[in-house]
Amino acid sequence: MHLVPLYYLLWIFQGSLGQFPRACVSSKNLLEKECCPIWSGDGSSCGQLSGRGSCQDIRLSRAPQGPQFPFFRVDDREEWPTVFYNRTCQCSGNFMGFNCGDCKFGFLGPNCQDRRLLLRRSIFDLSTSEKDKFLAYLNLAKHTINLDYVIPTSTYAQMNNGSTPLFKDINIYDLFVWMHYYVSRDTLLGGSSVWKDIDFAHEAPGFLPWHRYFLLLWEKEIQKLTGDVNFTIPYWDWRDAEECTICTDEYMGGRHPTNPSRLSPASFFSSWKVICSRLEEYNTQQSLCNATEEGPLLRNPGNHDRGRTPRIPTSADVESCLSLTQYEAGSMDRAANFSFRNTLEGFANPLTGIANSSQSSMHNALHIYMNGTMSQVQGSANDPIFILHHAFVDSIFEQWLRRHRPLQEVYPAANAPIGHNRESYMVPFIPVYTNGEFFVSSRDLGYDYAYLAEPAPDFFQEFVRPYLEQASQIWQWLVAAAAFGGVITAIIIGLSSLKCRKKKKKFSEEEQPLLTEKEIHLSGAYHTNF
Ligand code: KOJ
Ligand code: ZN
Repeated sequence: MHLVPLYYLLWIFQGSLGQFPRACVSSKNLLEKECCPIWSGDGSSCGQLSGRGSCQDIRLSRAPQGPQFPFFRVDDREEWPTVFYNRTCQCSGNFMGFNCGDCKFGFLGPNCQDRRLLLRRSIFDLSTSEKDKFLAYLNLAKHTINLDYVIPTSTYAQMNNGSTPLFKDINIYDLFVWMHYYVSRDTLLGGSSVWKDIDFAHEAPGFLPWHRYFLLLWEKEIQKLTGDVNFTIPYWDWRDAEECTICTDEYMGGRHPTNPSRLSPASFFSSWKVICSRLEEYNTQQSLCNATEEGPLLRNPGNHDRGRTPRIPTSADVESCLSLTQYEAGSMDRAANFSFRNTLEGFANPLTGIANSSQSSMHNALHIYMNGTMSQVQGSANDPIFILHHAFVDSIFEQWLRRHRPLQEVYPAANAPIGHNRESYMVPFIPVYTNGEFFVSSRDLGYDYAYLAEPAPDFFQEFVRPYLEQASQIWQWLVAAAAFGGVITAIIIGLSSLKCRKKKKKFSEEEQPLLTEKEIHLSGAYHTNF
């Protein structure tokens, strides 16, 4: 627990990321629609005095969105974040955060000038103490109130358009559960009506960038909480697994001895309580999840609907997925969408391309396989397996980006489902970032995956080896070139010596007397001087 004061200290000097900043939820902020908090480092809004950033109007992209959301101005997430704020901090250089008090991903130091690359590793490659530290960090996050962020417990309209703010504290772990719920929740239409065909982070192109940013934030929050600035989230490489190999007491919790849907009491995750799992209740009451504890984590790996998901995805499934050249298909109709995103997410079979609504593969297959809290979209982040699973999904996204090197234009700029256009701001993050900003290689965001990383650059590896490798591929040519060069050199030398000899001969026959005369003259002068 000695970590907590350190966290307070870090909090004083840094900003943070997520939503909603505690500093922006007064009725003044909500009525003025401004969220430009002071950076304590210099006492100015957005750290403006130190050149960190400034308070700017939000500019929304006006690109048309897909037709599947037939409403306007009924959901607080539309045209995010303008229902709540029209002005937020815009940070310059390598600064980021709601008050520009933080460094962008991949930068460190008081002025955010030091570049760094962190490595995410397989959970099975962590030493016992590293793995135990990771589990302890998760537990600490679950039991530490977030000082930077709070959650709204009602809609903007229920807050009387901002004049009666309704927000609540939440712990660091659950803030992420709540954000995942909020981005994927149904639209409340009044009475007991809801619109379910909406999700700002799934089933459309934003799925991969959104979850990428989400994990980066999660990682950063744990770094701040613990002061362990080099912490990275591990991944679970589930390719070809025949069972949930991380579902043991040593790792993410084994099965309860008598209740197959519960976790073993030997794992501290068995005492964790979930939030945001009672969707029907929220819909009936037209309310938001308010982070009240709702019961234990449920997980029953392998006892799932095998008709829907016959097995955990294989290496061949991943390879097939990676070979798809199209990131997103023009049609958002799942059945006609055999694109990389739709296949990796799990709506099209990676081997056949067939999209059948009764089948779930790839990313979705793992959620279904866990048969419990993980299997329902809005509450799935309650299970910490979510982090390990999504880190691996993100690594597949990264492999695809490295193999196909797409331009930004490959990500749809218009007509994607609501919130999924390239320039749409991702819900529910404040400060704001677009989907397109995370459609870039992880190395540009300061991290890599151990199994994808290139070997450490030493002098031999970096400079000598490539030449030797090239030389080994063309050695026959090099030998032939050397032999040819030798012959040419010999001919040139032969010809020039022949020419020289001829010249010498001519010289001795014709010019010798004249030179001799001169020589005689010179030698005479020489001798005279002495
Ligand atoms: C939970 C999720 C998800 C998909 C599923 C199952 O979070 O994205 O469950 O389809
Ligand atoms: Zn998700």
